[in-house]
Amino acid sequence: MKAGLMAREFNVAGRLVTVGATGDGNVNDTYLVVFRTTFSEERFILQHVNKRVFPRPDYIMENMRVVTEHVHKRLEQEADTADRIWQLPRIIPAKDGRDFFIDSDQEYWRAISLIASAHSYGEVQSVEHAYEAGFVLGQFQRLISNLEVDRLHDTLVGFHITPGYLDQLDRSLETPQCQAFLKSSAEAERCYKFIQDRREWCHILQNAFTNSELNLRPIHGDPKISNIMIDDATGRGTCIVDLDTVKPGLIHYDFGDCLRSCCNPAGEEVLDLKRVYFDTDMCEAIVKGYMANAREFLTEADRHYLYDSVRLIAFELGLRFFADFIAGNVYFKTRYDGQNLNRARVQLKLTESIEKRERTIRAIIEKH
Ligand code: GN1
Ligand code: MG
Repeated sequence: MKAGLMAREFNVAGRLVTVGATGDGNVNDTYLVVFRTTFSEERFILQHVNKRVFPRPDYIMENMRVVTEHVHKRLEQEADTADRIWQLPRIIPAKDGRDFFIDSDQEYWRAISLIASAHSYGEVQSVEHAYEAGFVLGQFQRLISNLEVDRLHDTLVGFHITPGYLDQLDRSLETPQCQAFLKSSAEAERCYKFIQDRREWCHILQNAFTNSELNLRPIHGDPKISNIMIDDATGRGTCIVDLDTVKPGLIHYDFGDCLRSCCNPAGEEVLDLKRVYFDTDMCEAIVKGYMANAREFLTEADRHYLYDSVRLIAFELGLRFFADFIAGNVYFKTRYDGQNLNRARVQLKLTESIEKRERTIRAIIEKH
């Protein structure tokens, strides 16, 4: 298998034992690789970067290099007073010294170290787990809050700019084929109506940015529950992984994404829509954990838009899945027909649940 050949291109001691697909990523392909020498074993993560989504994989790796070096240094400085052992993967260079390997098809591969003795989960498990997720995100944002934002490339232009996804959908719907997808089911039409009703509102963060109320800072970009690693030994958060989307952005994208992911105990792939709702107990736990670290760098204006970011990022992901369903599944990987439509329905149902709980969510944010 190709991944086996690629694994050998990186600077790891010993011989290859196994390569197996791992993770639930919607974009890149991820493998767990095991190498052994006569006296030790090294496990690492090998990834094939999806160039259709990330046109400049070299930029991703440059960002990853800058961010991991910055964070590793800060973690070292704080290690003696830290409340736990924090981790962040390191890049494993290719044998030629570069941070990635380009195969004969011009495809990009990269290797990163595995986080020791830790797991992540596809769905939130408990309020303690939710607290840890918030704490880990706040800690990561705090650690990168003093990294100059112009040291990072924009690796995914338009990422989390909600009106842009609406434009994409509008453009697709100009073609008869995409119109046919829309008309193919009553569910699709219902999603479309839900989106149409929120067209004006969905500019909210973009407007705040244009008015200079909010500023670009380094962000993680994808702090969903499955990217938060929990230490097997202590049950506490130890790391946030998946640094592909670390880039300049609004910290609100992270806050909103973490809440929309962690407060839906049914997860993103659930088929029974009745199980989808926004759990405000989880929300309280996440906000508490997040604020323990974020309090020191949030401005009044940042706080003002936190509720909107939760509603917006849930809505936006629903819109992104829906637009991809309409476009014929060109962005997110799918395993069955209609998967992107189902994913869209989950996120839009979650958005509705967030809207119904607006007062409670705002009160939680105020309190912390
Ligand atoms: C994608 O590939 P993965 O699973 O890390 C997506 C995120 C979504 C997420 C939803 C680059 O992340 O924005 O929130 O799916 N990443 C990209 O599960 O689009
Ligand atoms: Mg990701």
